[in-house]
Amino acid sequence: MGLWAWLASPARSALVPVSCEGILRHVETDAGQRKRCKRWDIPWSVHFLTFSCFGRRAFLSKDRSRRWLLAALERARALHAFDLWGWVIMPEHVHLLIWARPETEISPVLKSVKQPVARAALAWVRREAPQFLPQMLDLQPNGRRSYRFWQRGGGYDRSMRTVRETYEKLHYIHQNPVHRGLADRAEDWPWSSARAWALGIDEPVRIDRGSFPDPEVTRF
Ligand code: NI
Repeated sequence: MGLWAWLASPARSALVPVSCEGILRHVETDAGQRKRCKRWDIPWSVHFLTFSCFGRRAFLSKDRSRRWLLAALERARALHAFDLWGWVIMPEHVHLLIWARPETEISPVLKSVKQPVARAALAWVRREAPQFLPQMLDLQPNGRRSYRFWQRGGGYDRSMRTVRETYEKLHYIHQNPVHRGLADRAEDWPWSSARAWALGIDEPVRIDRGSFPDPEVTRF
């Protein structure tokens, strides 16, 4: 759809304009041969993570809760060894594209991203908008009651096997708000890494573009 992504080349550390479609073609025709992307033979792993608000409610429709999430994400990357390549905050769910070190387990990463948001949200709602509490109430069949910001369980974790798949997921992440009619162009949505990739602006969150696979290689 004519989307232009500006991707930084780690080697040149300069911004070069390349279309997503162009990258994917290039990756496919690496070394002049039309061949499939090779599997990475490195021990690090790339994860496409998705997690949703409790009951798929739009708890992330306010800038306040989005800022809690971004602050938690920044703290999580200080605590755990992973690179952040892509992210989007939608009103009721979040996608992250991360590259985790071998020793990095995903569930503690997710916990340190999600738990502070839930705590901050519950404290805020109790103090400022207690009438909203029933929206967060999780009544389980066994009678347990708890207030939740996030859907129970860890969400969805998909491992990326190829560079091509990784580019596709980054593109998909950035297009989420466009598909939902929240923005005309991916970079118009302030709550994703689209602007960081398109404009080189690491606000509100820095992305680790230096480790992102170069479009000219299919493997490291
Ligand atoms: Ni989505």
